[in-house]
Amino acid sequence: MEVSSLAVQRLSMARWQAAGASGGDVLGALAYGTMAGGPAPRGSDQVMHITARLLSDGGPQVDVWRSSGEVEAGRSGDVRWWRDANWLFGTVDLDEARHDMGFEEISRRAYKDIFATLTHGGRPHLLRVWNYVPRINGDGGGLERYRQFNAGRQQAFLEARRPVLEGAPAACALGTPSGPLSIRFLAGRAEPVPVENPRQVSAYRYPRDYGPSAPTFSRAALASLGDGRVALLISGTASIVGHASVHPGDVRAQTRETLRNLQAVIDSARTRCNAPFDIGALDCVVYVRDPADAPAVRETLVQHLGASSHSLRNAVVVQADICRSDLLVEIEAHAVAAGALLA
Ligand code: 3EB
Repeated sequence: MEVSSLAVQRLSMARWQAAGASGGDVLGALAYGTMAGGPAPRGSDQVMHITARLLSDGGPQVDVWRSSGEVEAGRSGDVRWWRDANWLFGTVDLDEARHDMGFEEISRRAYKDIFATLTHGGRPHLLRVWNYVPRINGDGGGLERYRQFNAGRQQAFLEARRPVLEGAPAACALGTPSGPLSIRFLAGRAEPVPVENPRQVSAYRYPRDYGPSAPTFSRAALASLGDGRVALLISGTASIVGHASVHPGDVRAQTRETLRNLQAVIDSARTRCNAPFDIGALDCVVYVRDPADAPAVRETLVQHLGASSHSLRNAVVVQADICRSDLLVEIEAHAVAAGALLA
C-alpha cells in the first residue's frame, strides 16, 4: 500500500497566493478572513472560507492540510472530499432554506452523509470536525439551535454505530450570522487517540441542563502522521470547569480559565505520546463573541504566553458566536511534533 503522510501549515493568504500551493497536494484548507483578487493557487478548490470577521492584524490566514502523496477528489451525497492513501478531508454545506427540514434533521442529514463518505471511502475514522452553525444561539422553536444540532449530530453517530462517548472526534462548533450549516472534517485510516481534560466533565457526559442530547466530541485527538510526527488536534476550549461556564461577563477571567483548560488538555495528551507539545507552540484560532473584547483577550494571552511566543505570533482571532450564550471566548488549536503515540 502506498504510504502518505499528512502535514499542516498556517500561511498568510498573501504568501500562499504568491507561492502557489507547492510541496505536496492539498487535501483541504481552512481560510480565516478573505482576500480579494490575486491568482488562485493550486488547490484553491479545497479552500473553505470561514466567513467570520477577522480581528487579528496579520491579515487573512489559511491552514493548509497537505498530503505527501497523490490526492483524488470526489463527491458522495452532499459531501465533497479529497483523499490520499490514508487521509480524507471533506466538506458539507446544507441550507435549511433549501430543504424542507428542521435544524435537528439538517444536522442529522449532514452527519449521515459524512459517515457514508467515510465508510465507503475507506478512511473510516473521524479525527477532527469543524462545525459552523447558523444562528447557533437562536431559538429553534422551543429548543436552542445548538441543542437541536447536538440532537441531530448524536442521532447520526448512533445510527452509524459510531462512538458517542470515548472515541468521539475532536471538534469545534461556532456560530455564523446566516448561511448553511457548514461542516469540515478530517478522517483517517487509523483510529485517533482521544484525549479528555480532568478539569472538565467530558462533553459527551454533560447533564441534561445543557440540552436533551450531549455534544459528541472529545477534548482533543492525537494522530500519528506517518513520518515520525504526531498531531495534537485540540477542540474548541472555553471557560468551563466541571460542566459549568465560569466567570460570566468577565472576558479576561474567561481567557485565563481557557488557558488553564488548554494546559490541562496538553498535559493529558502528553501522557499518551512522547511528543513535546507545549502551550507556547500551538497554531490557535481564537473566537471572540464581541469584537470589542478582542484587545482584552489579546492582552491576557500576551501576559500568559508572551508576545513573541509561536502561539501568539501565529494566532488567528475572529468574531464568532460561541455555543453557550454565557461564553465570551473560545480557543481551538493544533500542533505537530516529532514523536510517537504510546501503546
Ligand atoms: C464546551 O466545552 C464548549 O459541540 O462540537 C467546544 C468544542 C464546544 C466543540 C461541539 C462545543 C463543541 O462545551 C463548546
